[in-house]
Amino acid sequence: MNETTKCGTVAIVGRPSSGKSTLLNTICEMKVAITSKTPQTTRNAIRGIYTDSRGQLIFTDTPGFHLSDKTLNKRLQQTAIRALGESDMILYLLDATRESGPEEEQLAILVKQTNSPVVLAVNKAEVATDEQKAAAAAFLAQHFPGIVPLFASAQEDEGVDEILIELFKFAPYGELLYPEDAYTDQDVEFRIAEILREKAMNLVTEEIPHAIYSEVADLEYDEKTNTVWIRAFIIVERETQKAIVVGRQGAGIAKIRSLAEPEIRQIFAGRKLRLDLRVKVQDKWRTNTVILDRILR
Ligand SMILES: Nc1nc2c(ncn2[C@@H]2O[C@H](COP(=O)(O)OP(=O)(O)OP(=O)(O)O)[C@@H](O)[C@H]2O)c(=O)[nH]1
Ligand SMILES: [Mg+2]
Repeated sequence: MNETTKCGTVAIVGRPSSGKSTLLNTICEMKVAITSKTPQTTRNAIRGIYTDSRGQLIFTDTPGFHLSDKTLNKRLQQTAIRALGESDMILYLLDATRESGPEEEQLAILVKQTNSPVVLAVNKAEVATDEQKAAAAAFLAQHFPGIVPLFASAQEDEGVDEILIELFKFAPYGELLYPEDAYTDQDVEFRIAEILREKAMNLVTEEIPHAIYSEVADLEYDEKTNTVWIRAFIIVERETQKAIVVGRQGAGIAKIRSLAEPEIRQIFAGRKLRLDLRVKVQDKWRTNTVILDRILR
């Protein structure tokens, strides 16, 4: 048994929009998970890997914990709960700027029930008032007496090193599970679809972000021309939503493309990119179990 290197798995949980994915990206110094203002942006258990001289932490970013009876939301909740049970430790992230209500209560109870080591972090500290920070600390003291919460800003990279120090304290000794330079285990099709979904979600407002998903239909390498060919779809639920995403004279789709292409190129360093991107309508996909089984894998 290696008694110098540590290796542990960490579930990052919190309510929607608490900043879990932003924190994962800050820790990994890489865009591992997409982020947006819209709650319930993350829909899958997304793995992000951090390695330094202390060892390796394998994070699972989870969908925001949200109480709702809708089919999609219930599936997202199950994904978060599964990750809680499967990890060595839990990083519970609270949004300092949001009042804790019944949803936060339920999540705190679920976290306690796992009996796993817990690190508590209060995020968005750089914009929260002293009253808000005190309220978050009081909520946590009530549920997790004896655990001192850390205050952080995932966005500004403040207090993040302290979170890592605490997590490494709990991590068991063991060999690295991934190579030192690994930062995620997501396949390329999924990463491309996620980048496109992020750009599309950030383009629209109100209910439309929730009605979007995206899929890569085809991905081919042409070795002769050193080109990657990608055929991908952004899918919405109604024709009216499609018209908004496509935009006047295609302005929306052009914006999505111009923001997504540089990020997709980074995945295929050095190769040329040809992206065939279309928007299509799939009525009621959010309650279609065949589609949900495919995209919420
Ligand atoms: N001011 C501030 N905003 C932040 C911070 N961290 C995240 N945000 C913002 O909060 C919003 C939600 O961030 P995400 O990282 O997508 O949140 P999440 O917890 O992954 O959300 P879900 O996947 O929907 O559960 C985005 O607009 C972020 O830019 C922070 O430290 N400070
Ligand atoms: Mg997220």
